[in-house]
Amino acid sequence: MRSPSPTHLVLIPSYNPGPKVYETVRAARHHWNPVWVVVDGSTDGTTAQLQAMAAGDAGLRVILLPKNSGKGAAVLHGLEQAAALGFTHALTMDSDGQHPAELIPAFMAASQSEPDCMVLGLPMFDASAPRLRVQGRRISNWWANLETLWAGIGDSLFGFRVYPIAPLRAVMRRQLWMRHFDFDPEAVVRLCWHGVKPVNLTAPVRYFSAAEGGVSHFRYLRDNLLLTWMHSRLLLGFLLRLPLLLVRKLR
Ligand SMILES: Nc1nc2c(ncn2[C@@H]2O[C@H](COP(=O)(O)OP(=O)(O)OP(=O)(O)O)[C@@H](O)[C@H]2O)c(=O)[nH]1
Ligand SMILES: [Mg+2]
Repeated sequence: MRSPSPTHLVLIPSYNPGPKVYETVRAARHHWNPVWVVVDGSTDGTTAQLQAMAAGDAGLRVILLPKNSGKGAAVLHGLEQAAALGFTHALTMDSDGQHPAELIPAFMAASQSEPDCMVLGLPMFDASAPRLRVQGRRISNWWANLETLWAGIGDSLFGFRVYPIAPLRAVMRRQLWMRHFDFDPEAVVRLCWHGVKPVNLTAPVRYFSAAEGGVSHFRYLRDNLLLTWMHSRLLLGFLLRLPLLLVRKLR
């Protein structure tokens, strides 16, 4: 059995993921210790079984939030508790089975060798991925790269990443955004501004059909509006920081 890492944990925000969450958590536990799941007001009946899994496994912790408050808010909740216990880095991954749990050790090793950096998954899509999701992210990636003066962000949206906890908490505490699906892209841009360098590692992504248990909470209109508003305020932040970013770039 893998001994628990005192510095690096896996953090899985979970909202109504359906039964895929059980195999996701089992796979994460197979590859890492400890694993925390933040259940964000789920109403799909997955909470009880996750709690039962945690009751028989010291490496698994399930944190229950009574009311749904969004992916970013759930991650922040986990980060606060992790920091209080002395953890320094968190690998975030989705609860819906799309992310490659077998790459957790490699991502953690990359983070351990460069602890000041963030390790970003660079998604490799196969034929299961909806074209709109694959093409659509190019827009967000282009904006994120402009907003950081091409500091090296491979993918702005992919949630399979290792973050250094202290700068991420500092960035999130300073403003009220980043609590929903604006979490992943805003986190990379603001962390780049903060001086945290990205390291990109490829990671295969698997989309499951509804019949296979695939679930998505991404709503095209609602969440694209959220991302448009996010890039508008990041653009303003970029313009304010342009002199600093240019100096950094020239160095
Ligand atoms: N805690 C929490 N997690 C959420 C919430 N909404 C989504 N998630 C989790 O965030 C992860 C990503 O959510 P998805 O709905 O799959 O979004 P996505 O992967 O960007 O979208 P697709 O590419 O369509 O799958 C999953 O682990 C969800 O359970 C939320 O309101 N609270
Ligand atoms: Mg998903």
